[in-house]
Amino acid sequence: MDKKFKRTLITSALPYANGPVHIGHLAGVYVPADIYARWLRLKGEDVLFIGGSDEHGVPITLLAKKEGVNPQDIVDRYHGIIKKSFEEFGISFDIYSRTTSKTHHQVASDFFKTLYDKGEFIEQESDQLYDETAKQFLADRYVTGTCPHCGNKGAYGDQCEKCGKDLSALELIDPVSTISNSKPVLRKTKHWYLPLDRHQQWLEKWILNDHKEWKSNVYGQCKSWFDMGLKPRAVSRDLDWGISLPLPDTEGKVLYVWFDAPIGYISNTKELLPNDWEKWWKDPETRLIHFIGKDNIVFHCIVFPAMLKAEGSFILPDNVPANEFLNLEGDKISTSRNWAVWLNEYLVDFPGKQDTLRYVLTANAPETKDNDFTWKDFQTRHNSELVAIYGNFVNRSVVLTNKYYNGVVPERGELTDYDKQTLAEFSDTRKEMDNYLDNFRFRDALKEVMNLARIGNKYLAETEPWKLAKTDPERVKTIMNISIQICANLSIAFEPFLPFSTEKLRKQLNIGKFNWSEIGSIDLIKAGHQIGTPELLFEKIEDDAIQAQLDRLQRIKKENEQKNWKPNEVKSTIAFDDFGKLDLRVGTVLDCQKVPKADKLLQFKIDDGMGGRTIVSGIAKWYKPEDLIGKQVCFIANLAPRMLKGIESQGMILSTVNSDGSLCIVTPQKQTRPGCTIE
Ligand code: B3M
Ligand code: ZN
Repeated sequence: MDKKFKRTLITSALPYANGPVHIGHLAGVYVPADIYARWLRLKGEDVLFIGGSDEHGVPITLLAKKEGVNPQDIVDRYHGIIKKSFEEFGISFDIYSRTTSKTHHQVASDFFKTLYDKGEFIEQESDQLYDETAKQFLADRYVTGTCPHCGNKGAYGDQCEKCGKDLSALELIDPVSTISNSKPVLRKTKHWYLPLDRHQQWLEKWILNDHKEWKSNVYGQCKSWFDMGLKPRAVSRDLDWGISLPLPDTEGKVLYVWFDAPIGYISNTKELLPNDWEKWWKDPETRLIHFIGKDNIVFHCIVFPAMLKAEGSFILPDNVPANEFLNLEGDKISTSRNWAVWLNEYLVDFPGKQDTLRYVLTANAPETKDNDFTWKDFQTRHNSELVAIYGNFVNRSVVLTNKYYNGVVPERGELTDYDKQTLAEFSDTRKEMDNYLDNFRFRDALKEVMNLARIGNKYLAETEPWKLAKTDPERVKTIMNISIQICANLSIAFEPFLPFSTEKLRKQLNIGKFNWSEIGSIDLIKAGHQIGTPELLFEKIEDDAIQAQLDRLQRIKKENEQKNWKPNEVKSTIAFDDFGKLDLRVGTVLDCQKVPKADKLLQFKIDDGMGGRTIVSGIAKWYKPEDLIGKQVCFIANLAPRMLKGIESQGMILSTVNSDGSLCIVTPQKQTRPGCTIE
């Protein structure tokens, strides 16, 4: 850590309590924040890691309306689920609280009042959309309409999810109330705005000049906000769920959720340390780091710092290491489409495999660009890295030490050149890891630790102590001593990333926690130390477990397709004469067979009342040929013949295309003489 800092305050975005958390949340925010916190603690630094649920805002009230319950019921339910998931995945918060807490309401309300008293807001009356049926103003997601930028018909009053642009409800074309589906009217209302334009100058210097070290995705996004020019932002809303404005005559108005939520970091610190919280927020020797996803950059780099500066007594963040997004099997993760791996469900399917998910999400973290999570990659990384390298090395070391020495770590003799070369290979590991972690490069840091495991694995594979046990017992002692020291090193280096398996490893080695600075030492465990009994750190993940996950996603995809199905648009109008050109007729199937080497095609012999004809049709996926013999079909009789797989098809059999894409033959409702026309 930079000399000028004495302590580090780590915050991670407060998830909305309107649904469980998924792998995208974990990969983007919570796992990196947790690695960072654990790493600093291992280094013996003074750290606080703050989390909590964001329990205000329109998405929560909308969900409550939909379910016919109170917003409080919604947030109680999801706060519980989210908090439990974080505990289960070892996210080591010092506190995980919520923005409906009493402390938070007080702190946020006081914060607003301070800014108000200092004249840091502008007050403005303006036209807002109002729903006359529901008798309420329509903030943010209470309105949908057409995006003025990209034409997306389902854009929300705060953002268009298609083009990602921020919107205000007033910009929407053809707005509709999501409460009553009615067309809103304009009505005057008063709001308080944070004049970000007044802050632009110092913000721009602070970020663009003084924080060139910020991640390029974060720096770039800030720069584009500055280039567009900052504008005043409303910090109040007409809504009945949230923190009431602490001003007279403001009934029905609350703080905007993005005003109160970041203050939640402060309130939660205060809740944890009622007498000592101020040094964490006001002492310039505290280093403040916000872990967030890329959609929260403007709020953490521009809006919240402006609020803190306006208040006057707070420090500003030293860094905001925002991540990009994680996709799932090539598609954007989406709560509404259920396109996600939910943490609570993951643990039902993969009990005890928290570290596997932590590992995969870190190894594949969307640090510099959006990344894809696939179940195949998950399985491969688990089986060929965690099991085959790390787990295998540890297991061999512990098993052999038990077998040869009853678990008592042997004395090390003289080192060979190969031993020295092996030790040299990992002497820089800690320095490299520190360098990566200092720069929020978690993937690279994890690669370093895995490399250490690889070095150990290779060392055992190449020295082959099991072959020397009889012939050179002294040499075996040295090899096993070194292997056990490497295992002890791994128990430190993996700790921030894989806390559950390092705990298991420490138990097998019968050791406690070491300090981070001890990585690299080969004297962590003294000769004569009794280790524990072997137990596999990781067990192989079989194909059927992965297939079950892929099947689940396939099912969800199908369900979504069905839900979103709409009839095709009607083709442009044709004249009656055009229709008259088509010769449609009824025929009876005399024979039907699969076309060899064409899995989609069936070959029909049709009695068309005119001597018969052959038609080839692409419906093999939905019919058995023998089931169609004797059935009546409708066909186009005057379609120019076409060659299909060497067969001349003399017409086309009519089918309907169902919403799931399946085909179904059209047949007359009564037995009809072959050759009759359809008109
Ligand atoms: N709840 C948005 C989100 O979950 C918001 C973050 C608040 S951080 C202060 O993406
Ligand atoms: Zn758009």
